[in-house]
This record gives sequence, structure tokens and C-alpha cells, in this order.
Amino acid sequence: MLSTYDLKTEHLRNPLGLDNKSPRFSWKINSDARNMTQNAYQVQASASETFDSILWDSGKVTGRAQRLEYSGPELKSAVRIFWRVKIWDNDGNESAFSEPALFEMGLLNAADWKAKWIEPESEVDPDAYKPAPYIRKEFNVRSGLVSARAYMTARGLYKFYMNGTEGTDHLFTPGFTSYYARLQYQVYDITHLLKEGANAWGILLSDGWWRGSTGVLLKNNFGYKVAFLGQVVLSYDDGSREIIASDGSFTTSSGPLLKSDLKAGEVYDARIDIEGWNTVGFNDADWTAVHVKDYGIDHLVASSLPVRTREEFTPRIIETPNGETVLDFGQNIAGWVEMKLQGDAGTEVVLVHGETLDKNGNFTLSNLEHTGPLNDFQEIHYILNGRSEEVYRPYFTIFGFRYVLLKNVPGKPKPDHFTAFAIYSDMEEAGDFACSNPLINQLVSNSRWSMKSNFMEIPTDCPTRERAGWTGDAQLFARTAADFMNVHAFYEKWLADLAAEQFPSGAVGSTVPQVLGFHSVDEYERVVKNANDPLLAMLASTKPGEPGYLDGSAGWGDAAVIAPWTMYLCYGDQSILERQYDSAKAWVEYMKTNAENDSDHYKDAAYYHNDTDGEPDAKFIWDTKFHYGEWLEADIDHSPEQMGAEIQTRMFKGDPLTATAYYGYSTRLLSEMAAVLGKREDAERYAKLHEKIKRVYNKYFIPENGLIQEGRQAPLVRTLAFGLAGEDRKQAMADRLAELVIEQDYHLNTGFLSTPFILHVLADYGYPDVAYRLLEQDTCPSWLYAVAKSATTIWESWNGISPEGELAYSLNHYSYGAVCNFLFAGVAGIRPVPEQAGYEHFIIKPWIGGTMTHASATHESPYGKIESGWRKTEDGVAYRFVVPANTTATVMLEGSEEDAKRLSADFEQVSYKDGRVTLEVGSGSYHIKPGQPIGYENV
Ligand code: RAM
Repeated sequence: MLSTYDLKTEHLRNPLGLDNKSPRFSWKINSDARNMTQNAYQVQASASETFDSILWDSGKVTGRAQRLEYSGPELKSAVRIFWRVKIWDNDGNESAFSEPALFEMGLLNAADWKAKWIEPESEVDPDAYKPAPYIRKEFNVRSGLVSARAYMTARGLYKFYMNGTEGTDHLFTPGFTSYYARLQYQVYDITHLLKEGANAWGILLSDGWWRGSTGVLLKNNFGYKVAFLGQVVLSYDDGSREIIASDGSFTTSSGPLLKSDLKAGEVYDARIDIEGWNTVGFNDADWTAVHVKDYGIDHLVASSLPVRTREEFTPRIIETPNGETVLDFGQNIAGWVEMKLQGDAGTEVVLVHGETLDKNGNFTLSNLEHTGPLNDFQEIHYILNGRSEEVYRPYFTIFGFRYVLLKNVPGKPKPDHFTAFAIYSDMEEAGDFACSNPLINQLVSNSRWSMKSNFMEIPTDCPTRERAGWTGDAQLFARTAADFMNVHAFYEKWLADLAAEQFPSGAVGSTVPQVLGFHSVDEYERVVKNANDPLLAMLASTKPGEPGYLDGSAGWGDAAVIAPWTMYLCYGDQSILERQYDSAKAWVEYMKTNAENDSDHYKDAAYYHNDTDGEPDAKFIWDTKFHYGEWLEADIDHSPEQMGAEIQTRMFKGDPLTATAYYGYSTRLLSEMAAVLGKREDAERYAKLHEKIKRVYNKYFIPENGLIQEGRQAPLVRTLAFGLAGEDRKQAMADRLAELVIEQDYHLNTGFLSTPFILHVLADYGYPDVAYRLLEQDTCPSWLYAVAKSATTIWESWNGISPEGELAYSLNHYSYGAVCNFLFAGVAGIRPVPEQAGYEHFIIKPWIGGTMTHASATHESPYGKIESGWRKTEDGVAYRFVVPANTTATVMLEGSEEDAKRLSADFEQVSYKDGRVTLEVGSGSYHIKPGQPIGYENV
């Protein structure tokens, strides 16, 4: 049976509120046939679900593509479109049309917005927490309502209610973007929430990223006051429309939510009674009118993936040695706790959220305290009204935690009174890995959980201390992120912000959106005047719109190139390259300019005194500017004092070795991007530039024996992974890397940047056994050390909990978890190829080794599920792999010439080289057992 499924529009399922007038469609294929390819497709779009009249018909289009852009009549604001697809295969079969998918356009013209910005507050104290403004409006619905939509956004965060019912399960709307350039609005179908006659619309606003705590210690990043913009559009059966738009008739009051800050938490006084505020007939006589403002609508953009609550956890309740009561949810997550309470009015229950217990088994926040004591951090204060059982679910706050310290809970707390919810952007799960080593399986779980904890709206470093969109972390984890979840829409949105915030010089911020400095000029000026704290003074020295000292760093700014390239590689949608190309190019040009600038510090270095082909070598070495460098290498002291000193030194010394490597790597990727996009001149120009950088890099940084920066693994890994080593030095470098690992008794000394590549490099250069021993190492520093210490997420530092029980830094930082890509792409061997990106063609090249007796991975590619697994048996290794419909794979299995001969009975294209049998296969499910003919299964 031939059919299609999983139709997506703009990489989303049935999205409402698009602003791309040529939305991108994609589908997957179900087919029982082996070697199936799609010969042709036909897409139809219609304004009706029954397709009575067709708006656009692509006609029968020959080809394998499973994606196309809508190119029918111009799509107008708010239209709802259904689309469906049918396909033909290489066997002459024709599928039926798929079930229809749908999408709805947003408001495409300024004139569509009747709403005005409304601001509930008059004067605000920038230093104080503010109560959340409640806003309400009643409106009438005539008979004959056919549909109702709500369009909304805010400065700050909003929730909305219709007739007392919360209007959506989307959380933290309107999301986090570079608000002045791109503010998302959401579109909701609210037809089912309205009734004929009077209706009530309630809105609750909060500080969010707009003015609440962001980054290490900033507040009021975008401004001082929250505001709302929204309209409800009613469509009737007589074809008429009515719009209820935010304006001066909306009223406001404060209520029980006295404080709501993303990081600090919430204070809710349930004695403040505004019962029924969001329903019809509420007496709002003492509410005041909102202020109408003109904050513009030009910067409004359609929203991407929503954030939702996902997994739930029930705690174990423990009494700690110091007599405190603590909830243990068993898993470190980002989210919140919903609780049921019963007690006397006025009782103030406090919940403090933390990641760990200390070495004595007591609750602590000390691992997060190196920028100062945390007295106002991750706390819920709920004051009971005493009436009956009270349920509290936080509104606008999110915490990183596994443990919750309970204070003042009336009665005996019971586990089922508390439920923790993990909260993150609603991405689809894309893959799994399992093997015979349970510690590795736990490492996979830990890495996945660190991803979930840090993929709420933007990719953050940690869900606790900083919650910042650190560009370095986001680029180095992108490939692994795509192994775990479908992250295309997520990165596409964040990369648009990266480009929006890119500085005129091409420098990319180290955090996107910027939280190392302010977006608000007023707040910048206020803080500069008052800053006593040296750290705050340094951050505040970053003027809005200008890069700070800590921006534009190699390895971080390269997110502009590496992240879009990785998305293209994994999803095959060229439009991400089109969208990001200018940004990627500007970053490479920024590196070029800064490489060409002279450094005073290095003026005596040989490269300032040598030319190649008439060009000074110094031109191709990036030795200026601040760089974070490899970051948090295992055996380097990274106490806060030492790190502070290191940052100071790097301000004038830079990091030529690391920076030049990234300069070379990103320049090559840019040239590849240009080639994909048909920009031939750029492709050639950057390919040439890459060659020059590579030549100079080899000349000055890699001695002939390969001993680059002795004792450190990172530069060897980086140079090999980025393809920067000259042919004559590659193997010597890899040999030295393996020696170093062995000398260090199979321990790492890499940091953030190189850790994702070390196992790939070792395996690819002939040391899979060393890679396996390093992977399965469980003493510090190693991946499994944390697992052995019962970690449930990835730690920021290799010794987040030292063997003696000392705590260091965040315990939920995904960066080191990027090793999991080696499990998918190395152990199970599933690898995309840039020539046919998005797994249209892919490689399966597993490494068998270590203590593992079996291993398998799945990956939900744009074409459907890929599987690859192996098992050691008495007779040899058995393999099983699944190649989705309309894809092909090059399968490279460990084996002998004998095996190759045997397999040629079953496969047309079989070859043998260097201990691997290579098969070229089409779609299907395959079982290869040692010494036996191939087993086929239907997919
Ligand atoms: C830390 C962050 C992040 C890293 C930067 C350089 O504070 O947590 O992970 O990218 O510094």
C-alpha cells in the first residue's frame, strides 16, 4: 500500500498564523515496497476541507522531492487553507490523496491590526518586583457565529481567558525573541470558548524576558513596563465580521499574583479575592482604564513552536539530616510544581527549587552561587486563603530542579499533593539509542533531559543561573539536538534572532537574544550610573546595539554558520541557508577583517614577518579580539577567580589557535553553503580563502610531528574534525591524540568545543578501541563519571560533583552531552551526507566495540524512521537496518572479503575495502546474520 503521512507546513503540524506567503510543505511516504522511490507527486490546496474547489494544483510533478513551496494565488490575511498530496512510485503505483493538512495565515498587513497597544501600569519602580496586571473586557457575540480567532502579543508575557477558561495550553507566550526587531504574535481558534450574548476576555501580564530577570543578573532588559496588543475576530454566517480590539476601554487591576519573575519565582496571595474577574458580570467598578500606547506593529512576526507542559513526575518525600522536608522528583528538569494545599488563611507556604543535595544530604543551591548568594531564586510563595483545598500551578516562572525544599506546608505533605511538570518547546521526539551498557543508556537519557531542560523558546546554557542563549553551546549541540528531537523550527526561529541582533560589523553576540547587555537604552544609562557591582558594571558597559567585550568570540559567533549548516544537513531544507546566508557571510567577513587587523601582542610572531605568494601570513591568522576558547577543559582550574583572570588575559591575548581554526572551518562551510545556493562566485572566493587559512594554520600551528599545543587533546581534535590538517600531518596528529588519551589513562581533557568530536576523530583515524574505552570510562573526568554519581542530566563541569562530594556549577548544561551524536552516528553509524542532505541518501557505518554486545538507534528523518542496530553473536556480528521509502543508503559493515562475496548474492552493489563490506541499498528493512543469506522484512 502506498500512502503519505505526517504532512507539515513550515515544519509544523497544522499551524495557525503564518506570515510566509509561500509556505513550505512536506510529507512522508508509507510503502511496503523495497527500493521504493517516488516518481512524481501532486499537491492540491483548497479553501475547503472537502476540496470542492481547488485553489492551487501543482499538477503531476516528476521527481523525488518530498517538499515544495506553495506557489498558488497570493495568500491573504487570515485565510485557512487545506492541502493534500498524492504520489506515484517507481513501480507504477499511485497513492490516494492524503488526509488534508491545514494552515492559516496570520495578519499580513498593518491595516489588519485594529488593536492598539495597551499599558496597564502608570509609574513603576525599576528595582521592585511588580504585581501582575489583570486586564478585562466584556463583549457581545451575535447569533450565527461561525468562527472566532484571537490574535495576541505582549511586551512581557501574557495568559488569556475567555469566560473564565484559559484560552490555550501554550506557555510563556509570546515567547522569547529579539523583541524590538521580531516580536511573535499568536493566533488561537477560540470559537468553542464563546457563546451568544455577553462574553468576558481576561488577560494576565507578567515581566517575562521583557523586564524580569534574564542572564546572570540583569533586569529590565527590554524596558520597564509590560503592555498588551490583541484582537478577537468574530465571523458570522451572514459573511459579516466584528473585531474586538484592545483599546482604552479595557480595564485593569492588580490581583493575587504579587510577583512573577522567570528566575526569582512567584508570590501569590490567595486572600486577595478577584474571583470571577475573567467572567461576565464581574464588578470592575474599582478597576482603572489602561493607557493606550503606540509601540508599533511593524516588528510583529508569526510565532513558531509553542511551549507546553510535557512529562509529569510525582515526588518521593524525604526528611534531610538537618530536619528539612524535601521533595525528590527523581529527575532534574526545567519546569514547575503544581500543588494541592489545605490550611489556615494567611499561612505562607514556600517552595525552593534546587538541583541537588549537598554531601551531607541536605538541600542546597550552593552549586549555583558563585556569582553571589541566592536568596531570591526559584521560590514559590503561596499564601493560603483557607477556604478549601487550594491548587496552585505557577503562571509565569520556570525553574531548573530535581529537589524542592518545602517550608511551612500545613499538615503532613503527601507525594500526590505535588506534581512536577517538565516544560519545553513542543518538539517531536526524533530518535533513540539503546545498548547493552546501562550506564551509556543513562548518559543518553541525561543528555536528552539536559536538552529538554534547555530548549524552552531558545537554546539556553542552563535552566537555572543564566538561562541565556549562549551561541557556542547552541552550535556545538545542534547536531546532537537533531538526533534527539525535530529541532528545525526551533533553530530556524532562533537563527532569525541571531541575524536580527548581529552587529553592523558582522559580530555575533555571545548570547542571543543579548543578555550580556541591555536592549533598553534607558536601563543601560540607569545601570551605568549606578553600578557598584564590578560584574554588573562590566555587563553594563555594553551599549545597546553595540557588541560588548565578550561578544564576537570564535566558537560562539560561528553559530551563524554552523547551526544553519547543521539544520540543512539534517533536514535538507535549503531555505534555512537562503535565510541565514547573509548572516553567515557577515560573520565570516567579520572574522576576515579581524584576522587582517594586526595584534600588538603578537607582532614579534613569525607570521608577521613572512609572506606566501605575496600576501602576509598574518592576514590569515585571527589573533585579535577576545575568545572564550575551548572552555571548561577537564584539568584546568576553573574556579570563578581563575576564570575571571583568564577572561581578562584573553581580552588582549585572544586565542589565535582556536580562533583561526574556527575562521578556517566556517569559511569552508560558507563556501559549501554558497555552492548549494548556486552562488558560484562566493563559493569559489571562500573556498580559496579557506585554502589560504589552512595553509597558514598548518605552517604555524602544526609542527611536522603533529605535536600541536602539547598535552592538550582539544587542538588535535578540532584540527582533525574541521579538516584543517594537511594530508602529511593528519595521521601523526591522530596518533598523538590517541597517545594522549592513553597517557591520561583513558580520560578526557577537552572542554566544550571539542568534546562533540573527540570520539569521531579517534574512530575515523583508526582508534575505535580508544574511543570506546574513553566513552565507557567512569572515573572523573569522563561522561560516565557523572552517571556513576547518579546524575540525571549533563553537568556544566566534568566534576560537577567531585569524588569528595564538592559541588561545582550548573548540573544541567547540555554541552558535554553532545557526545551522544557519536552513539547515533558512530556506534549505530547513521550519518547524513551534505550532497543529499536531510537523509535523502545517508551512510550507515557502525563501530562495533567496547563492552557493548548490542546497540541500536532510530532516527526519525524527514523521510521517515531510519534504524540501525547490531548484535554480537557466537558466529559474528548480526546487523539490522531500515532504510525509509524514497531514500537510499550506503551501508558499510565490518566484515571480510568472504562476507562481501556471500552478500553479493543478495545485493547488486557490493564492494570490500579495509575490513568493511559496502552495500548500496534502497528502501527496506534488512537483517544480515553472520554466514547466512540476508533476511528481508517489510518496513
Ligand atoms: C557560561 C555559560 C555558557 C558558556 C559561557 C561562555 O557562563 O554557562 O555555557 O557558553 O559561559
